[in-house]
Formats: sequence, C-alpha cells, structure tokens
Amino acid sequence: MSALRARLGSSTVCARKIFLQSINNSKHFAARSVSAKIQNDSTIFRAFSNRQYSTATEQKKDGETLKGTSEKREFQAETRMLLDIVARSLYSDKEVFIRELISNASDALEKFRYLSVSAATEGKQLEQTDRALEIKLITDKQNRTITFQDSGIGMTKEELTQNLGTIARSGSKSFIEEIKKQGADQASSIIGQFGVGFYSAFMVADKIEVFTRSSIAGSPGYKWSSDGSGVYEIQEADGVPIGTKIVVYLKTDCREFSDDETVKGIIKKYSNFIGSPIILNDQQVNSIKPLWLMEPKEVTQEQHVEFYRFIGNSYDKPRFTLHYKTDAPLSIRAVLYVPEGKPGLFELSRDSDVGVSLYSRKILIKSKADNILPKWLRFVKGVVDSEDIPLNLSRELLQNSNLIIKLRTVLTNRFLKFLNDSASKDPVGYDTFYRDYSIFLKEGIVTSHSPLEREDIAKLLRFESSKLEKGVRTSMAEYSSRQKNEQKTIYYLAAPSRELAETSPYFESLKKRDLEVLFCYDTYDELVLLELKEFGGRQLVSVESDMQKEPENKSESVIGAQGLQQPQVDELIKFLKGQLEGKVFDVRTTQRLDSHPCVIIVPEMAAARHFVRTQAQNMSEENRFALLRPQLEINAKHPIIEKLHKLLSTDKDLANMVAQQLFSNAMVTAGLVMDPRNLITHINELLIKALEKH
Ligand code: FE6
Repeated sequence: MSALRARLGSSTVCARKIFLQSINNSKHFAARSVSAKIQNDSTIFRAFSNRQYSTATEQKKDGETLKGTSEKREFQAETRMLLDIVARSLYSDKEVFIRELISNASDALEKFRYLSVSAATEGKQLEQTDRALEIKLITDKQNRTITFQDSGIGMTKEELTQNLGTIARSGSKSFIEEIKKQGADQASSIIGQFGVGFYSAFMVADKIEVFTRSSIAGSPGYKWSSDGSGVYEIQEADGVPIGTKIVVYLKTDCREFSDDETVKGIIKKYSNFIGSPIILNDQQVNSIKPLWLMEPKEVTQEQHVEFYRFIGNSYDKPRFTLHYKTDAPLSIRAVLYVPEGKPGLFELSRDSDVGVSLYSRKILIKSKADNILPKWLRFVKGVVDSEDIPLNLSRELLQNSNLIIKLRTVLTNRFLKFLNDSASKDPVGYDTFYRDYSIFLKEGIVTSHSPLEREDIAKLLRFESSKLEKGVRTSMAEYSSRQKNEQKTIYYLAAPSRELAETSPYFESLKKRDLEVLFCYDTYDELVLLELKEFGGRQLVSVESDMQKEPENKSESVIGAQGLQQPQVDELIKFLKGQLEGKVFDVRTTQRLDSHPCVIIVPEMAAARHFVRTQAQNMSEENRFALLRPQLEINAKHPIIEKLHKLLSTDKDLANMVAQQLFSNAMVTAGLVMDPRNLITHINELLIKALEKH
C-alpha cells in the first residue's frame, strides 16, 4: 500500500511538473522535449499512417450535433503498441483509469486558469473566461457508462489528433523501452511524463467518445471516438462546450465503474485534493479547498493531518503545524509541518528532497521547491502560495530572484519564531523535537551566512548545564539570565556524557570558581558553538580554551608549600620532554588541576577532535602528533607527579613507562584517541611491572 502511495505521489507530482514545463514552452499537453527529440524519425511513420477514410454521417448525441463528414483514421503501429501496453499490462488495478482521467481534467483546468491570467501577454484570445471551472463525473448504470467532463482548456483538432499521434510517434518507442528497463513499478511516473494516461480508459472500455472544444476563441468542437482496436473517427460537432467530455462505454465485466458509490470511493482515494471541484452526479466529492488559503482558525486538526499525509506521502502526523498568512512585505499563504516521525537516514542526507511546494494562486509553480526555505529546513513539509510570484517564473529566476530570497527570508524568520514559541508553549513537545531534529538546527548555524539568522537558530539550542540537574536542558538565553552581569562569557564543555563532563579535568577549575558550564554531549555541538562564536553579545568559550589562558591571578602560579618545588618541577619537565619527544610539543605546569595529574591541551580542541574522528586513522602517529601539537600540563601537587619525580632517581625505566601512560591517559581524556584498545598492551606491561615484587 505504501509503495502504491509513493508511486501515486510521484506520478501526480511528475505529471504536474511536466505539465507546467509544457505550459512554459506552450502548445501541447504532452512532454515536448521527448517529442522534439524523436520528431525527426517520424516522417516515415507518418507516410504510412494517417490514411484517411471518409464517410458522410449525421448523428445526434446529447446537446452536440455532428457536422460535415466523419474521418476514419488508423492508429499508427506505434500508437497501437502503446495503447496495448497501457490498456493491458501496465496497471494491476483497473480503477486507476479514473485517477488518470481526473488528473488530465485537472491539468486542463489548471492550464486554463494559467492561460486566463497570462493569455493577454501571450497574444491569445480566450472564450468564456468566467465559466465554472470544474470536473463533472456522471455514472449511468443503465447504459453502463461513466462520463468525465471538464471545463478546461480543451483541444483543437490538431491537438486532438496529434496528442495521440505525437505522443505515439515521439514517445512510444522510448516509452516501451523505459518500461522494459524499469519495470511496471516505475511506469506510472513515466505515464505522467508521456501524458498517455488517457489510454488507461481502454482497460475498461468497449468504446470511448471524446467531445472537445478549445478555449482559444473561435475554435470549433469535435467528436472523437474509438474502440481502441485500430481506428478512430473524428468529426466536427456543434454545441460542444469549452473543455473536454469523455464518455467511457464500459465492458460488461467493468460495470462496477458505473456505480456511484464505487466511483466516489475511488475519487476519495486518489483525487481528494485535486484543485478543482469534482462533482459526481451533482454531488461534490473532493474536499477541494486548498487548505492553505483557508482561515487558519477554520482548519481543523483532522484536515491538517489529512493534508499533511497527502502532500508528504506519509502515514504519520505533523508534530508541529504552522499556518501562516501575511500580506506584507509579500503576500504569503503557507502551511508548514514538522513530521511526527523521526528523520530517517534519507532526510538527514543533504541531497534529500525538499518537502515544500511553491504555488501562486493555487497554481503549482514548483513542487519540491528547493529555494523557498534554506537547505537545513529540508525536514519541513508543506505548501507556500504567494500571489507575488509571477506565473511564468523561469528556472533561473526561481533560483536567484530577489523575490525568492525575500520569500525565503520571511518564511525562515517566521518559522524560527514559530519554533521558539513552540519551545515556550509546549516544552515537552519541543524537547522531543529537539531530540529528533536538533541536528538540522546545528547544520543551520554552521551553514547560514546571516549572523542574525544564526543567532535566531542559536536561541533554539538546548544543553544540559553544570548548575542544573541531569536530564534538564537549558537555552543559552536562560544561561545568560542566570549569570552575574559582569560575566561576558558563556562556557561550554564537550564530553560524551554527564559523568565524563563532571569529572573532566578541564571542568575542574571552573567548578572551583563556581562558574556555570553548558555540557555538550553531541559530537557536533562543539563545532557549532566554535562556529557561532557569540550569543547575545556574550563570547562562547570552551573550558579547554579557557584553560590555555594565563591565570588572571599571578599568585596562583606560585607553587605552594605542598607538591614539588621549582627545581624538581624543572627536572621532571626536562625528563618528560625527553621521553615524550615527537609526541608532546611542550610540557608545562598548571595550577588549574586538582584531582588529575596532568592534562593535554591542543590549540583548537574542537577542530582537533573532529580531525581525529574523521581523518586521523590513516595517518602515521608521528604525523598525527605533528599536526595536533599536544601540550602536556602537569599538576605538581598531584601524588602521581610527585612519585614520578621520585622515580627519576630510583627507576628510570618505570618512570618512562609511567610518563608514557600519563600522556596516553591525558590524550584519552581529551577525546583525542579514537580507539583506546591500543593502550591496553602498554597498561599490561605496566601492571607486570607493578606486580613484579608480589
Ligand atoms: C488527453 C483524448 C487525446 C485536455 N483535456 C483533457 N484531456 C486531455 C487534454 N488530453 N490531452 C489534452 C487526451 C484525451 C484524446 C488525448 Br483522443 F483525453 N481532459 Cl486539454
């Protein structure tokens, strides 16, 4: 079922896309690019087909009166093959012919809507621009027929004959090849592209009659009919309203499609959100109102869920819904959703599809419009409609125009404000949102070029804090409000867990000074905060980089009564520099440690850790240390350091082993060792040594 939905979605979307493209290059219903390509080799076919037979007939049917002579034409060989495939082997469900014909009708109406606003500029005259734009379906059980009538753009004689002709000539060869290549699964999207959905009606029909009249002023009406075998008839007709009427004479075993209730169910299933009213036997079936144009207050949660499922091709619900209406600085009607489900691997990937479609006055401009929201908001699904977007907006304009940039800025700001409001109105909901989607916010901070936007995204970040309980997340604004005014710094510490953060040597001195520290457990956090640099006028400082600063209080650096004395420290430092050559770049003492014997400092901790995580494994140890330039800072008051100094005169071997181990331990603590298993051999050697005398 879900595969079917996906197929469905892609075929409607695709069809619409191609449809709009074909509007842009004007003229025909079918995909022009394909037809243009193959037009060249069509001359030969044309010579054999289109043989004309003429019979003079006068017939009456409904309000239409037939005129002049009827031409009988043969389908060309290719058309016949195509028709056979579509009518016999393409679909496993016969009912989809209803969707296909409704989709054609809807496209014809959309095309008419488009022309009625743009025709003047294209120099075309239209007739009756004020008629009702709708799709009428009539079922007739007695006569076993189902009729589709639209008041859309209609077809001229050329279009009527060429649509089949051109599609067949141009498309069928490649169409057949495509189906062979991709299998019937993908065929429905190809159908959309080739505009041959009409043929699907021959799955259920003995005979089909088409009455059509183009909306181009002065066009005559026509009747086309065929039993789908080999020939069709075409004749001029009076009394044909603008648009297209398709009468499907059902095969005996397909009589169910002349049943009102059955057809209603099928329409609901496939065509519920078609932009024009679908009226089945004088009763409207689809919920046509494009929901984004309604008053936000009037839309129920159920409607949102239904709409969300439709546009997102999914079965979950929205967790957040923003229905946004504004007229300044741009006219915007938008519904934006955050899915209830967690993002999958696909959504996380930067080349995943965008979930928002751009409309102008109910007319689709671009589905998956990748420029109306920044890339990092690709998890948002919805619809944006702006009357200010010109309908003939070209691809290039869509990429770069000031209008689109403005639209994007307004929408992004509004959405950020919305998330911020959700955070205060629904803290629990926001917390789970944050758990599932914070990675996108972080991407936004790193990729955004606007400092204002970055600050707005940063407002949405949440971290645990050294001053708050485990499991409680706080914002940087809340952090700031807890600080005494003179503190112009926001401290943070990256660590894999609360426990490791609280016991981190880097945290010790700030803890002593009673400073609040934000704990970042996500590997990206520290890169994001490094990139962000400041928040609300306060500097973002990692506790590690704070450690590298000289202590403000000079007296702190005077070595106290306990611990090693300066000459001993100098001696030990000299020893360590010698033993750890090629590994440490410098050895110094520090006053900022209590419970830890030593600590490693590298110039950019966050970048260094990222480097170790991502690139260091295929690099020699020597090169790695040369790049990282670790600096070892020792705590002269620590018992291990004191003992180590003693060992210098008693057991140089053991002293060296201890020095190596201290260094390795400090590297692990710094998060600069990816796989600590490498350390075990050395630890075991140390243990052997320790246990020797026992
Ligand atoms: C598909 C019948 C050939 C329009 N309106 C509708 N259907 C359309 C078009 N098609 N092509 C244009 C089609 C037929 C024949 C093509 Br014969 F429905 N409703 Cl404007």
